[in-house]
Amino acid sequence: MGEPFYITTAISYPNGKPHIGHAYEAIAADVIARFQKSQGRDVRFQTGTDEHGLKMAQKARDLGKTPKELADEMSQHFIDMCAALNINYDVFLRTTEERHHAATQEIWRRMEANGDLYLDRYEGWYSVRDEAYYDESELVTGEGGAKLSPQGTPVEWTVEESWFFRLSAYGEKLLALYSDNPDFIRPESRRNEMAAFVGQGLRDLSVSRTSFDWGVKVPGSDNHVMYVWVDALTNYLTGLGFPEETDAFAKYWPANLHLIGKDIVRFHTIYWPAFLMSANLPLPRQVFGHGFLLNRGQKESKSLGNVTDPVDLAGRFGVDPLRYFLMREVAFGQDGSYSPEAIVTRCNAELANSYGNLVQRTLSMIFKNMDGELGTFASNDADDTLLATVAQACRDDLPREFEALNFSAGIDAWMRAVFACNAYVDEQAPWALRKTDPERMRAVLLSLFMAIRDLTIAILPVVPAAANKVLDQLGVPAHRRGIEHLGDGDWFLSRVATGERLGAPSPAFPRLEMPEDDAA
Ligand code: ME8
Repeated sequence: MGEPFYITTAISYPNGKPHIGHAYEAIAADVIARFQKSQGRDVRFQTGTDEHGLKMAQKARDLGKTPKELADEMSQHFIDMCAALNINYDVFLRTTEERHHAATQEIWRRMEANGDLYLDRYEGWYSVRDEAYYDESELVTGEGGAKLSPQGTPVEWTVEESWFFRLSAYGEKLLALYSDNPDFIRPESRRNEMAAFVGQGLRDLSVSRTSFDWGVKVPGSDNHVMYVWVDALTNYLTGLGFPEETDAFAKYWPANLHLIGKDIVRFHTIYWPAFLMSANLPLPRQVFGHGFLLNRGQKESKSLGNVTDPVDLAGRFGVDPLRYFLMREVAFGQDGSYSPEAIVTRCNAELANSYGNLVQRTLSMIFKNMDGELGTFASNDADDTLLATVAQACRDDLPREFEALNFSAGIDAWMRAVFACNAYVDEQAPWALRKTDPERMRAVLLSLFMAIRDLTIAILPVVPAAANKVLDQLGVPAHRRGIEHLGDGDWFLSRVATGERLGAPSPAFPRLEMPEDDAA
């Protein structure tokens, strides 16, 4: 097994069904996990649900359910969404699990042993929607003079006995962390925001509540439950077996990447490293705050009636087209917009017309004109140039960009190689060579066959079902589908030696129809 790679998503609040933002994050994490596996790394991928806190308690009360009933019902929708979108996680963690309570109490004890916890009284603002405390100076004024959080959510004045964490003692250490590890927070704009926030001075953080009991109990202080973010962040350790000294913990902690949205960067890059430093645990290597996905440029909300169920969207356009669109359309880290017509336009142009058509045309010609028999590979100069272009895109450019989480740029390099192949087909016109120069036709089709093999392996993390279907048609065995197998000539020779023939291809990316009611 290769070098370990531990990636996590945020754990979602199961106070409703998953929305497109949840799908976006899960898909991006899955693409990263599959990509790293494809490079030979030993990947662990964790996701889950964040089931405690006031937001869950209030929603359950409104619905006349217990919070646990709500969590059980809704977390199943998140599990189902992952199955529907081909999200291949290793661990789905629910914070109501017994082992998670034990892990959270242990990190609490360690912070306490380090002298970082003390009992006092909290008086200040709290946003239930964000599950966040805000300083008076951070609030903004909404319509009618209402005080709102910087995220625009309602805040309430809260007064209660509370445990505090000595966050104020960690400002210098956090600033040193950011400057010594410039990639700890990405993208850079988020790092600058966080450094500015810490630079203003940090106040101690209220880390327990007494006015409700839906949470993890504070050890030795039974009338307190922990602030939901203490419990939520600890999920990244629980899934590895913490506090037991498991093999998984030794191998995968610290995490390589916490993938989260831009609204929760503060919790992950200020609170979380401070808690870990206090508990004497190693810090994650990177936190990436991706952008928000907007529906035709607007935030989805019940009042606008534009809330999209990601599972429906995948049902309508296909899982792979949806995954491709999201990774291709939006520069990762920035906000992006989607609409049915944008999905159809992008996927038809690139997946169906360019890549899908290349595969379909080439395999059909091999099937019809060569009886599906590959024979030996006779290269010539033109083919070498084509194959070198494809190899560079697939072996160098796409992996380099994906490693840096620049998915759109990586796919762009891949698309250019697809275009080069299509230009080559048009130039060489293998259908015309059939009568005039059958040897040359074979050489052209075999070059394309090899190019398609590499293009398909490279894009597999993004569109796994369709790419695997193509690789099945090409006869590439499952254990030779990693990026590490690109340009693998032995495979081709052994494939030819068996005399196995290529069957009639079936299209991997049919054209999508623009739904009438969505046409702009
Ligand atoms: O924040 N576009 O849970 P959550 C893209 N439980 N991403 C979005 C989005 C959008 N429109 N809306 C939300 C929580 N997200 C906490 C996390 S982690 C220890 C605890 C992202 O269900 C959001 O930024 O509100 C977050 O990363 C994830 O979806 C879950 O959001």
